[in-house]
Amino acid sequence: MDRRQRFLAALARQPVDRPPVWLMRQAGRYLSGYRAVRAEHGFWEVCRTPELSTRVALEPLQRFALDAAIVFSDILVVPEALGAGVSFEKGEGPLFTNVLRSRADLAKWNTTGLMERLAYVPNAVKHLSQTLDGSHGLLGFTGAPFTLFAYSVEGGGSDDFRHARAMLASEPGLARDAMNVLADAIVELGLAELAAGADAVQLFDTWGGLLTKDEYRAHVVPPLNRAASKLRASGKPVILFIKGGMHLLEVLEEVEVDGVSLDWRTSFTEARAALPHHLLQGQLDPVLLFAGEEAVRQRTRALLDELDALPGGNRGCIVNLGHGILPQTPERSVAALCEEVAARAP
Ligand code: 1CP
Repeated sequence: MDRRQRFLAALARQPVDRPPVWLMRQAGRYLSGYRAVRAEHGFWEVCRTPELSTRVALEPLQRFALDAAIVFSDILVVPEALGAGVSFEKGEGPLFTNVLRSRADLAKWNTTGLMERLAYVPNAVKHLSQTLDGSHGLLGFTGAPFTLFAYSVEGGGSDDFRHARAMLASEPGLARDAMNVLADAIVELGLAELAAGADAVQLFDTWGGLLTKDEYRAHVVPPLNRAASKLRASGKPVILFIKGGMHLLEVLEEVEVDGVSLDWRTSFTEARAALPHHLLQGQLDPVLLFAGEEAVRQRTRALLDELDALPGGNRGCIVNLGHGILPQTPERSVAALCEEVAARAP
């Protein structure tokens, strides 16, 4: 099987010669090639220049036996296009100029001509897709409504996203309206990425795991389904990633996605029991990549054995990390992980 066939077969939950592998944030700061590009170009400039975004998206594919590419972009492109004013300061997380704390702030979000301001994302997908020419699978992505809401209210990164979570309790109507605006933007962006050549779209609900089951059901599932159902109508699969989402597995039955990307604390065996028919992806600990090559090889082999032993076997399983690759990750560990997965092909 070639790489793209394998990736498409896994997405369709059909038999594969071995599970495909790609890694969240595979094109990021741990790669010297990425850092070299960033030394000369700003983050938004890389995102908005198809040649540059394709160059950094291809870097990991040239080094490692990965089966899929992910477009180089960011989840925060949506709040940026709505007018949040997002900048990435050196070595720090994102910083928003305009935060969402009131109805008046929400009223300032500019949805007119949104896709014109976001056209650089599908343009990047198209350029990457044409360059790949079918050699690898291709993922598009966007943030999920709650995680984009969380950044928009907080105005940047946070451990607890306290302002955003407080708003769910203090002003649920405002939170709902904001997440609905985000959901509609996500639909437009995701459909444009799929039309530009992405094989699937991943929704990053990185901070969804901060919520209780009841909060996720009440506040997050409605806007998430508003977005996911329309994306799925394209006929291509939608995958949802939640960090720390073990306690939400049973709620995910109610979410209209094809696949779930597990963090390192949720095993495939537990997830398969809760979600017998979903595409599952994950869940090696990004920190494992600091444990030395032999540990990486052993743990990867153990994961592949676990997939083979699932009811239904490794159909509908994609090997990935349980969260994004960390900046100082040794490239040799990434190579070892991919080699072990590739070694499973007959
Ligand atoms: O392979 C890739 O790296 C593909 C592109 C990609 C993806 C999939 C980037 C580039 N960002 C993302 C997703 C993303 N961005 C998520 C979801 C995945 C996850 O949980 O890691 C999140 C939460 C963000 C937000 C974001 N963007 C952060 C974290 C902020 C925080 O502290 O909460 C940061 C640091 C960024 C900037 C960014 N985006 C991408 C890169 C390579 C970087 C680093 C910027 C730089 O070069 O300085």
